[in-house]
Amino acid sequence: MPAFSDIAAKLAEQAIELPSWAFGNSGTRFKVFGTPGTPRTPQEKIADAAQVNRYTALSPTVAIHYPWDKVDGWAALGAFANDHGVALGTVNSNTFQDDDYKFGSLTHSDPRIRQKAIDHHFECIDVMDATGSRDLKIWLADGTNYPGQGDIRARQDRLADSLAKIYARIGETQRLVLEYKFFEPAFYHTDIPDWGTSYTQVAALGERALVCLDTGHHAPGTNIEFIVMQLLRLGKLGSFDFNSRFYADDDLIVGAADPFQLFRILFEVVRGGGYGADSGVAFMLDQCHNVEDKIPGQIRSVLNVQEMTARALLVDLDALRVAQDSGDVLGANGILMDAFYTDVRQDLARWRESRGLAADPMAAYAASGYQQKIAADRVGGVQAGWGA
Ligand code: PSV
Ligand code: MN
Repeated sequence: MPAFSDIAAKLAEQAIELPSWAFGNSGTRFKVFGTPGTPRTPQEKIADAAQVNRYTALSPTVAIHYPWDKVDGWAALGAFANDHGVALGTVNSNTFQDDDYKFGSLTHSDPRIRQKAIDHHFECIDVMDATGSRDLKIWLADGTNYPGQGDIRARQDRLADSLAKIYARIGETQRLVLEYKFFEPAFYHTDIPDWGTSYTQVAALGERALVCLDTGHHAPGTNIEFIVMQLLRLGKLGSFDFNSRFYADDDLIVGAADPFQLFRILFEVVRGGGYGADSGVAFMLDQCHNVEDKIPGQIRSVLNVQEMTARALLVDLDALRVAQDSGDVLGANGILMDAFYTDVRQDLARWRESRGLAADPMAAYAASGYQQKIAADRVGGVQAGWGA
């Protein structure tokens, strides 16, 4: 197995984008609990995200959600982010909180509503032009609740047509990433339920249209690493929304529910050429912190991704290939498991210190007093988001 020193340089290439909405209030359909210190403005969300990067050096960009993070001056928001040591990243569209979209957005049978949803994406592209963002991420809540409610084929055709209009508007250096999710809020059918549908739609658009894989958006038991392998093989894996789940789209801290699954996914990313500064695969988090403090929740997630990336990088690929090709079932499995069971926490602590970071980012953040300060300063924060 490679030594930790062999992979240290590769670890420095890791960048994990944070979602602005993870810092706002969120909850379930039963209750949204307020959290002391909740941001009151997009600027305060960005300031909180910058704390994560300050203690980990892992999260240099922040994804914004439009119109949740709408401001008067995008250049000023970008400059604000830069002053805090981060940059604005992916722009996420939102066609799921407007009454017009009750029966769909880009798939709607009414051309007026379809055009309204397309125009919303044009606005998002204007934001990207102003912020210098590369990726437009589209997740649609479109679907139906009852068999017969909608013409599922016509909806797919309308989706293709709407996406083509949006794709035609994105710039040369921009990308469209299309996220899938197997259910919720629709319960009978969803218009982009799986990677195959997302792939089919983006393949028809062109090179700069790619798939976004949210780890929480699959049926229980799905082999997600197989999907990762296939999309990398097809050159169509654009980005990840990392989170974890026990039951449905729980949006919990990454690696909390199944660290071994996270390792398996990251192993396929590494082996498939999806890791590293030039890979074209964007790592992002997509989480909602319902009961825990949000900043340490995000710190824990990026550290979990880093820890499992390190273990994935430690797999002895040459030995694995020999074992696989010679039919050594238990040997091959043992090589993979050796890397998974390697405790890299002390090595990572020393690696951080060598870069001027605290050995334990969770403890350093807790000792900084930032949490107490925002709790005292920001009374009544309810920034736009799931909980607003
Ligand atoms: C949908 O569940 C989703 O995962 C999409 O990524 C959205 O952009 C995100 O949640 C927040 O709305
Ligand atoms: Mn997502």
